[in-house]
Amino acid sequence: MDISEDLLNTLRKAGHVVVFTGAGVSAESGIPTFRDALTGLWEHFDAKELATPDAFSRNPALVWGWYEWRRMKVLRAQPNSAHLAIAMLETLVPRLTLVTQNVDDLHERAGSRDVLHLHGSINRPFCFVCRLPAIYPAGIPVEPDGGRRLEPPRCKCGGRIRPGVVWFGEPLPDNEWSAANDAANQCDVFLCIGTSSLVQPAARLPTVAMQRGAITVQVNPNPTSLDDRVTINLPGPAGQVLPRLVETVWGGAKSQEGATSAPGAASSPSP
Ligand code: BJW
Ligand code: ZN
Repeated sequence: MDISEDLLNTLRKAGHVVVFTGAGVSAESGIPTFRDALTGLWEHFDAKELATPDAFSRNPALVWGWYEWRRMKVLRAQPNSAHLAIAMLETLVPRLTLVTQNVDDLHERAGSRDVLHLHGSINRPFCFVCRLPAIYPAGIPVEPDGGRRLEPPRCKCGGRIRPGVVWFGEPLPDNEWSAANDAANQCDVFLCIGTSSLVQPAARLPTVAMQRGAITVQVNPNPTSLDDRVTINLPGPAGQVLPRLVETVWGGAKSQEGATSAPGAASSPSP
């Protein structure tokens, strides 16, 4: 791993680490990112056209069907070695704040605590009209590969139930956004993992950390606008790069290897 001895030592001394994740961290668990082309029923759509309140108002069955198909994918998926490395890192540094843009619960299932979900959760549906929380029936939805239109259930007020996520044009949850901003302002190290850094306002967080003098590290197999701005750019899939980073800097590899042998977890690379 190409990190100077000086930087390694500074990373090791970090009191507060922020880990900021995007869809790329769940890619190796089989969850498509927002840059992947949609397939089946949704192949002529762009995720940006479906993830809006307008789309849900105009075509609730198309949008609800998409979310039920994605909820099935999430419930069937297992955390991968990147999720597990992040959970391990939490035990190795004095303070860690995990901020995710993801609506899945793979960080929690990997053992991370107090995850700040900036874009909500696919598991917390609520009423589109009165915002009353709703509950999904137990079990994993069974949806055809190519997807299907599905009428959303109704609230007792008569309104349609919608997924508990933050769509384009909607504000981020106040508490999570404010905690994420505070953490970006206060941290010593900011890790940016598997995000295109295109969607605002979340994409501002790495810049906030940079402006406050934090060391910034990016892990992504593809180029982003942060490549030339971060302190350390580590190109590659998070499931391979992150366990190696945690091992090299914080010495968490031994237990990490144990953790990645959990059923369904992607395998850890050799150091
Ligand atoms: C790997 C990998 C591997 C692959 N390992 N990496 C300023 C300028 C322009 C526009 C705006 C602006 N401010 C606001 C806007 C509008 C808008 C916006 O940002 N639009 C952009 C298109 C430009 N923002 C909003 O509307 C936000 N709300 C808002 O601003 O409200 C203001 C307001 C205030 C008061 C009242 C009312 C309004 C809300 C944004 C909500 C985003 N929601 C979504 C959908 C969630 C629901 C769902 O899941 O369906 O969140 S959009 C989608 O993008 C999702 C993600 O969380 C988010 C971020 O994407 P992410 O995670 O970066 O994923 P990808 O797919 O983009 O990238 C994946 C990356 O992984 C790639 O880089 C790969 O290379 C990499 N990768 N394999 C590591 N193995
Ligand atoms: Zn209602």
